Amino acid sequence: MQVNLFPRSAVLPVRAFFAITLLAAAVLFASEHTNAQQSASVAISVKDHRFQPGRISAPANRPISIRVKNLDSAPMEFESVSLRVEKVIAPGSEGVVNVRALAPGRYEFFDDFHRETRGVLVVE
Ligand SMILES: [Cu+2]
Repeated sequence: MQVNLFPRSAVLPVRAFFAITLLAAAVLFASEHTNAQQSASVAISVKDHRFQPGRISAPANRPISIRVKNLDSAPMEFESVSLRVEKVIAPGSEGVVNVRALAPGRYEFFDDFHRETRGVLVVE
């Protein structure tokens, strides 16, 4: 007589349980990974050739999206050597500057059309 210790009817639910557990773990991992990569947003304005505020802060290790509003009647160019970005923003208009995930530190930026207009992004 053949003894089947693991009848099909018992093995299948166990397999299904493991498959569902693995799938759930994969989904959880993927969503955590997505959260880590979700960009942080910061906003800044330029008025009378001054950044307002002059210092903005953002979390480390996440891409950063900087919304720059130009309230002046002259075009400006948001630029940063350390952030490796530059973007011209028309008067009365706004632009979004996307920055890679950064290590903690201070990253200076300026208006390339008015070099005295300077600000700093503090990443912590
Ligand atoms: Cu430039």
